[in-house]
Amino acid sequence: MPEKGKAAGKSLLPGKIGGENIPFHIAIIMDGNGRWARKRGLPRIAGHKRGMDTLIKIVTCAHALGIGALSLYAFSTENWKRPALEVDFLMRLPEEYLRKELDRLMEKDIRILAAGELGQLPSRTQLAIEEALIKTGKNKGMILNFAVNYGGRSEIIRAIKDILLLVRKGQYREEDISEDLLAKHLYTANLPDPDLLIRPSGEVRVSNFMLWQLAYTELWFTDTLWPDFTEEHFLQAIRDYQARDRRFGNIQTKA
Ligand code: V0D
Repeated sequence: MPEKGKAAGKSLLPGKIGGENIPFHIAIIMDGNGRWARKRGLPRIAGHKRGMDTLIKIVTCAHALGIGALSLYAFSTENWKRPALEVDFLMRLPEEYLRKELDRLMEKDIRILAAGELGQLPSRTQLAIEEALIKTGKNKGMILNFAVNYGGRSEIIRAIKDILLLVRKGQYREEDISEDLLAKHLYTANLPDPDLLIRPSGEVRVSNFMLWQLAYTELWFTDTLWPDFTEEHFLQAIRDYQARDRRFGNIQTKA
């Protein structure tokens, strides 16, 4: 992982965005694909295809800016309720994404991580994700963390059960249980918490995404649907972030 705090120096877009205080970790809820399609009388699948194009653009942009990590909400534990044909289509997208992008990810030294209950995915999807993790596993640049079959509450429950088992085995004592220890048992162990969450499509909520990790994250919303989301929106979110004063619960210290 690139070192936290080093991102600014790597910015390849000077002038477009100040090098100071670039967020290290940005989380995005890639929402609004279905609505984008419906507005055009297209099948929802067409919206997901366009959502994939946006994803590819934003990954390129984030890399060029020297962002350290991108976490992308691709499929929630609630998304199983969608029509079976749509779910089947979505389950092929990890494979599709790799077919299109693996060479570029290797070139750019980008490492893929996955967060979520991967064991419940179709085996083809699991295999594609496994392949992504292994093939990019030695890359040292930007982290691309895909949340697939992910739910924030269930992530916390898993961590608690993990810890409970280790306490029973005598590996931890009850006194060892702390925020840091719990964080180490989340899917995002080793990743710093997101600095900025971007949610397109006009919904103003976090929808069970990275609940623990978002405690002090700056939130940025836009009505733009994910397929219409551009580099300019991404840059605007970062500029707005840079103008905010993050206090982490502390008091204001300067005028
Ligand atoms: C659909 C728009 C990449 C939002 C982007 C299984 C929704 C395209 C992946 C991906 C999806 C996941 C894991 C991985 C590599 C790529 C992906 C899903 C949906 C759900 F290791 N895009 N993408 N996964 N969409």
